[in-house]
Amino acid sequence: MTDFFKGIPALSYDPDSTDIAFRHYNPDEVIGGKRMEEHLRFAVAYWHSFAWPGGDPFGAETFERPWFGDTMDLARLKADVAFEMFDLLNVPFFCWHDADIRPEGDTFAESLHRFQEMIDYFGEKMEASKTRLLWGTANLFSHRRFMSGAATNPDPEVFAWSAATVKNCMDATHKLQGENYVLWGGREGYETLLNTDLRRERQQAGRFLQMAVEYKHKIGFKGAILVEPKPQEPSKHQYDFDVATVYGFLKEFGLEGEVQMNIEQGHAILAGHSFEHELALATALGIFGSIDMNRNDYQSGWDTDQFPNNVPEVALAYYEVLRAGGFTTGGTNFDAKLRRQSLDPVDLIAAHAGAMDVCARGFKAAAAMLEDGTLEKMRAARYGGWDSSGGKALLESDFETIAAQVEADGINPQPRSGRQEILENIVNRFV
Ligand code: XUL
Ligand code: CO
Repeated sequence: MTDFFKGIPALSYDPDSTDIAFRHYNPDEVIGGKRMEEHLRFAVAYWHSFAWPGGDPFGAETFERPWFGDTMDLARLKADVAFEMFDLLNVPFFCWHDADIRPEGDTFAESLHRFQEMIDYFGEKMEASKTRLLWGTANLFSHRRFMSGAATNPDPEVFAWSAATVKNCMDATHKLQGENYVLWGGREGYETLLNTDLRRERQQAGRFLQMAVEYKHKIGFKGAILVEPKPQEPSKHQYDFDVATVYGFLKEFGLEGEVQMNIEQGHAILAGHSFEHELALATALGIFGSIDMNRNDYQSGWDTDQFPNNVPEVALAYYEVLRAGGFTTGGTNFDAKLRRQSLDPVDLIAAHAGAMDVCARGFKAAAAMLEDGTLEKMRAARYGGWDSSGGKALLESDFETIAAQVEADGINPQPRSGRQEILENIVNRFV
């Protein structure tokens, strides 16, 4: 045991608590035939909670964690503290990038060796813990070698380095029985078109993703491959802009059916969408996978990665998740970091506990809305004409036949209310 969380007891469900506890998240509560823990599938993001030093563009580290530094001993200390937090929170999953968990070496081989040693250490820790791996991923954006992209880099050696890195991260995810493997292309885009061959870069990214899928099948990894869309930041423009863009990309490279989406709330907002839009679209396209549940500050227009705290927003997101049939391999990852003034260990615990509670409240509201059925009934009624024989026949018809029919039958459509305010009032009964 480390003493980092000294004095902080393990969290439990206590609806009357005025201290740090779960007032809404009761992992064992059964909703719709499934325990809440199995519905929500919460995950802690290793990078923000344990590797992020609290810097911003105007100032450096504020956190000064006892495990900050470049040695393997400190990497193990970091893992010890992380698993202590997983246990305190009773959280079923966590996620990592390679760079979060091992100190960078002088060579590829040295970094890899350290990474593999840490993966084995995680394996031992996981034997003594309930927490499993939701997904692994490679950090192909922090080191300066990736400044012009990873798969899309003009230098083929960076493509090679990135491919080798993803291969090893997929091996590690497989070894730890991770449920998904994520690719987020933060630097797969451009800063200026003046130096960018966009056609070539997209081809490189497509081939890279094909190789990841080929390798998944080669090693028998049963988890899902997830792409995480984001329109910009750190690049001015990123190729994985949003769900619709990625779907077109998957089609172009023959990867539909192989790759699903990890949708982040803050990224959806950056793309000019709502979170629920991205979720609904992914479901409609059959590529919904998992979520990163972290919001942005609406004033800053920046990816601030804050813990969720808006129940109505979260409720609408889980409503879409439930309409999609819930998570299969996916889950709710808190890709969220503390504010840099939140220095204390208790802040880290409170942030996750609060976020889990906000999600639980939103989820319960979403489940109740679906169970109530009014929203779905009203939606179905709105499209009722399309279920009639005339409506169905229309889509099998052609312009000439339809034109003749409009005249012959005297078709004269009468506008009907979309009922938006009434629908919003219904949502408000539940949140
Ligand atoms: C960055 C982001 C990443 C991915 C994993 O905005 O969301 O942390 O989730 O690389
Ligand atoms: Co994310």
